[in-house]
Amino acid sequence: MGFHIGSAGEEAAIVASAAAMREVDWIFPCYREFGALLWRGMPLQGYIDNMYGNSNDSCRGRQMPDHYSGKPYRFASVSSPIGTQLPQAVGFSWAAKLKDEKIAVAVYLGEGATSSADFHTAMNFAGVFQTPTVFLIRNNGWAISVPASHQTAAKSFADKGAAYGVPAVRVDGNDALAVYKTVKAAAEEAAAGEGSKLIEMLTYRMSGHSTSDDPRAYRSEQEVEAWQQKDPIVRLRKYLESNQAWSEKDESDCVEQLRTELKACIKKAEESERPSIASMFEDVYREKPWHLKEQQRQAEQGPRHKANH
Ligand SMILES: Cc1ncc(C[n+]2csc(CCOP(=O)(O)OP(=O)(O)O)c2C)c(N)n1
Repeated sequence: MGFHIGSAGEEAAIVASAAAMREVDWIFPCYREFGALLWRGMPLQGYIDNMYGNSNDSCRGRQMPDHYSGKPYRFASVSSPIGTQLPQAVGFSWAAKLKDEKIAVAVYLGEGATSSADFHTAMNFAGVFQTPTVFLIRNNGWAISVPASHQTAAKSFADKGAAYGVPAVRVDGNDALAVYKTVKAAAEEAAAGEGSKLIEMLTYRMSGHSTSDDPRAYRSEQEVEAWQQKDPIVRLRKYLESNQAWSEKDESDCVEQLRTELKACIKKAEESERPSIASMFEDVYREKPWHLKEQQRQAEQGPRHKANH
């Protein structure tokens, strides 16, 4: 497994927000939202297959690891180029409005993506055309090594909604129940025809940006430790325990069960076939053009074929 984009510290912002969307609603992720995809019903095996890029992967091994897609779960593909998912989600939600589908479309972004041109394009269109879009900003403090304070001179990222006529609110992104309540209300209003909403979820990226990053190079231990005290999973667990809805045994059973399931998924993914060379040339054209047929023929006789990958 070559690469992973983690969500430690942001679980409440990601999973509780996804849980607040109805099944008919669509989700457009950024790249840190595999928890939302699992919530939506993608089996763990499907996610791990994507990490391995094997022949069972929904992207058929054509993507980097952690670049999943889940059309059956109304979940668009991961968008790595910063901000590109935003106009796509707005266009999608505008189409839904024109078709009178009465759904909402949630789109995730990091606070760094608010500096992209696509953010302004999307917000302006969403505001003017009153699209049923719910913008979910995960303000996790950092855009790789750039602190949130370098992204805006505004007091908050929620402040940006006013300029586009999009109602906006800032919520404690480490409080799963607050996230759920806020997103649910916004999605219901959007689906009912009241237009777009912007929600800034204040949280923290506990891990590096990805497995290719070492955050010790640009941020202090003290900062990380302070946020560790606000771990959203621990907070939710304590709340449930104090209401006799969860126990230490539930926790250890759950962890054990997940560990076993994960190990089995990894084993199966490792044993699964690699994507065929032919799959590189499929799914774009109904009729394969001559030059692709020629390239396929060459690839199937070339060194990759002999090396079985
Ligand atoms: C157009 C574009 N420019 C630069 C990058 C490199 N890049 C990848 S992630 C990232 C930071 C994004 O930060 P943020 O939007 O806050 O999201 P986070 O990673 O914190 O969830 C950058 C600059 C990219 N993927 N796309």
